Amino acid sequence: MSRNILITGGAGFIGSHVVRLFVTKYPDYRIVNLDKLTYAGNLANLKDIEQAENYSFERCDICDYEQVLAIFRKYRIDGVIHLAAESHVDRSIKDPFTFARTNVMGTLSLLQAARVCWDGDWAGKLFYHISTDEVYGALQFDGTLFTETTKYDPHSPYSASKASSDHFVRAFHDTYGMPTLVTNCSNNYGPYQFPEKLIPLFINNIRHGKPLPVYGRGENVRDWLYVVDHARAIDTIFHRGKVGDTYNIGGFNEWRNIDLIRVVIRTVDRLLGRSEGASEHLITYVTDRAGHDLRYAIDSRKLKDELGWEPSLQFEEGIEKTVRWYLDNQEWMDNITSGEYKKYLQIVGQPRPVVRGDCDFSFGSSLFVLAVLRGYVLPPPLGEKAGPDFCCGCGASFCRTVAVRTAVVLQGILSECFSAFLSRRCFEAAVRHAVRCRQASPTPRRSAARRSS
Ligand code: NAD
Ligand code: TDX
Repeated sequence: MSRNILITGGAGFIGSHVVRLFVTKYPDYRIVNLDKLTYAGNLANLKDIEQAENYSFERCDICDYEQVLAIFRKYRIDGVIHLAAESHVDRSIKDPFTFARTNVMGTLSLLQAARVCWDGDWAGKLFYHISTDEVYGALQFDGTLFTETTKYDPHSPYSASKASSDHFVRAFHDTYGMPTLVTNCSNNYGPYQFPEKLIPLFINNIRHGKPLPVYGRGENVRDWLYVVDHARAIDTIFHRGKVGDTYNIGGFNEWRNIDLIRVVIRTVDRLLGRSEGASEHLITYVTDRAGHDLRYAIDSRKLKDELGWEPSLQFEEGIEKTVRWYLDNQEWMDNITSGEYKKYLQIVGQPRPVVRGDCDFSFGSSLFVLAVLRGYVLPPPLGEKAGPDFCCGCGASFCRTVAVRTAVVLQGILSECFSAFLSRRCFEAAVRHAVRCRQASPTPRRSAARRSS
C-alpha cells in the first residue's frame, strides 16, 4: 500500500535513523522529512539516502502553522511520525521558553494541521508522537520500572514540555477522535547523535584528551537503547500499534553513569591503540545538573508481549559500533562542533569542577580549601595557584604538595573546623560549614601567613 508519511525532525539523531529505515524499507511510501535544521538538525546525517526517489525534504518550523498546513496539503499526508523537538535537558534549564515553544506549541500546530487537513476522515490516518521516559520523573534505586501507567511527574523544563505535548496528543484523540499513538523511550545512543549528549561528547573528549565532566557523583542511572532498535520499534508500532494507545520502549539496560563512562573510556582507548583505561584521568567531577533525575528504567514488556519487539543488540556490541562510528567519522564531528555549537559553549560556560570527598583528596588540602572559604590570606605560591574551586582532578602531585604545606600553615584553623569536620567525616559537609561561617563573617579576619610565622 502506498502512503505519504511526514517525519518531523528527520535531520536529527533519531529522526535520521527513522527516515533511513522507512525510505529504504518502504519504496512505495513517500517520506517527507520536515525539519527546521536547528543546531541539532544536520542533512549530512542523511547523505546516503537523500537522492532516493521516495524521499523529500522540507525546511520548515513546526511552529509555523500555515507552512505546516501547506506541506500537509502538498503531499496529501496520511501519516505523521513526530520527532522534531528541542531535546537537550541542559539547554532547557538555560532557555525554557524555546522548549515550550517548539515542543508544546509546535506539536499543537502539527496536530491542528492534521485535524484540519484530515477533516474527520480518520480512515488510514495516524498521528504518532515520539516521547521520552523523562515525563515519568525519577525512580529510586529500588528496582521499580516505569510502565505505561506510571503517573507523569516531569522535573526539567524539557520533560515538562514533552509531558505537555503528550497530553495534547491524547487530548486530540479523546476530543476529536484523531487516531494517535504515543511512545515513551529511554536514552538512545548510536551514530549521528549531537555531541552535547553524554556518549558522543565523551567519545570526542577522550579522543582529544579533554576533561570528561561527570555531573554530581556519577551515580545517576539511565537505561540505554541502541538508536537503530528504537527506529525498528517505531516501525513496528507505526504499522501494528493499537490506535490511541501508549507503548514504552527501553533496552532493559541500566547503567550508572560512572560505570558507563568507564566502558566508553576503555573502548575508545582500545580502538585508538592506547592501553585500556589510560584516559580515566580525564574524569572530572563537576557541579550537578539542577533537578538531576536519579534513575530512569523502562518496562517495555507490553511492546514485547503485544507486538514482539525486542532490542536486537547487546550493549557491548552497540557501544563498540558507536565508538567505531564516531572515530571513523571525525569530519562529521568536526563540522558540527564548529560554529553554532562553539557559540553555545561560550554562552553556557564550562561546568565547574568540584571538590569530591571520596576521591584522592588529603586532609591537608581539605584544610586549605576551608581556609580559602573562610577568607584567610594565604602565602604565595598557594594563594596564587588555587582558589575555592580547587579540585583534586588538577594533578595529584600538586594536591600532595599543597596538602603537606597547608597542613602546617593552617593548623590555626583546625580547632575551629575540627568538630564540623570530624563529626560528619565528610569533606563536603565541612565545606558547607565553612561557607556558612564565611557568610556569617565575610571579612578576612587574619592572615594565615602571619599566624604561621
Ligand atoms: P535531536 O535534538 O537530535 O533532533 C531534533 C530535530 O528536530 C533536529 O533535526 C532539529 O533540527 C529538529 N527541530 C527542532 N526544532 C524544530 C522546529 N521548531 N521545527 C522543525 N524541526 C525542529 O533529537 P533526538 O535525540 O533525535 O530526539 C528526537 C525525538 O525523540 C525528540 O522528540 C525527543 O524528545 C525524543 N526522544 C529522544 C531520546 C534520546 O535519547 N535522544 C529518547 C527518548 C525520546
Ligand atoms: O556532560 C555530561 N555529564 C554528565 O554526567 C552530560 C552531557 C550528561 N551527564 C549525565 C546526565 C545524565 O544523567 O549523563 C546522563 C545522560 O545525559 P544526557 O546525554 O544529557 O541525556 P539525558 O539527560 O538522560 O536525556 C536523554 O534521554 C532522554 C536525551 O537527551 C533526551 O532527549 C531523552 O528524552
